[in-house]
Amino acid sequence: MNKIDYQAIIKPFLSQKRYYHSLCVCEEAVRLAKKYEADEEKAAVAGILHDIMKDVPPDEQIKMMMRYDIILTDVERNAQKLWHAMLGAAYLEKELEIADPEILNAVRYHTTGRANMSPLEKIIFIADFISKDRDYDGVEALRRAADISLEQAMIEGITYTIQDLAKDYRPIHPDTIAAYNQTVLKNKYS
Ligand code: DGI
Ligand code: FE
Ligand code: FE
Repeated sequence: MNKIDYQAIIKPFLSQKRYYHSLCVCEEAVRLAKKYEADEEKAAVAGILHDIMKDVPPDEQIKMMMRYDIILTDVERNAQKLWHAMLGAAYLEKELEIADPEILNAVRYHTTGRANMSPLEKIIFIADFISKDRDYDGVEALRRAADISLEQAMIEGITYTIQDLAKDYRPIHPDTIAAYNQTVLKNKYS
């Protein structure tokens, strides 16, 4: 992979806080990739780029999604926070000419998760939860889970997301539920 200055590419898109978050997720993703023997370079690229579309105004995000022929389901239309992940992956593919499906899917599924996640997808999902800029209640438990295994961190992370959404009666994406079901079934918690 060519050494491209992705920091310079994301900077104009993001607030200072979100830019810093992206650097922190990149750092954490590389740490997890080392620990769990995944591709460190892909983790770095997906980590730095994962939120590239996050600060684009919603009406502009909609226009861009139409341009990239992204068709939204009912849940997706009503969950604006999901757009930046779908749009981000399309932007990487169409504008930054990133063709690696592992990187594209790690960005695409970093918010919802999904069934059958690759190690890189799990790493970006988890790095987003536990990067050093995060300080929500429960982040330390998530960091400990990530020390145990990617699976343990996934189940705790996805459960946190689902509880958080359901307590406010927000729609839950089918991919989020699929990720949850698969992890609990595999680990026989039920
Ligand atoms: O972009 P970040 O803030 O770094 O993190 P993220 O991409 O994981 O986004 C987190 C937000 O996405 C949080 O407010 C919860 C929301 N979210 C995650 N899964 C779902 C969801 N929102 C809905 N409505 N449905 C989901 O399944
Ligand atoms: Fe995000
Ligand atoms: Fe993020």
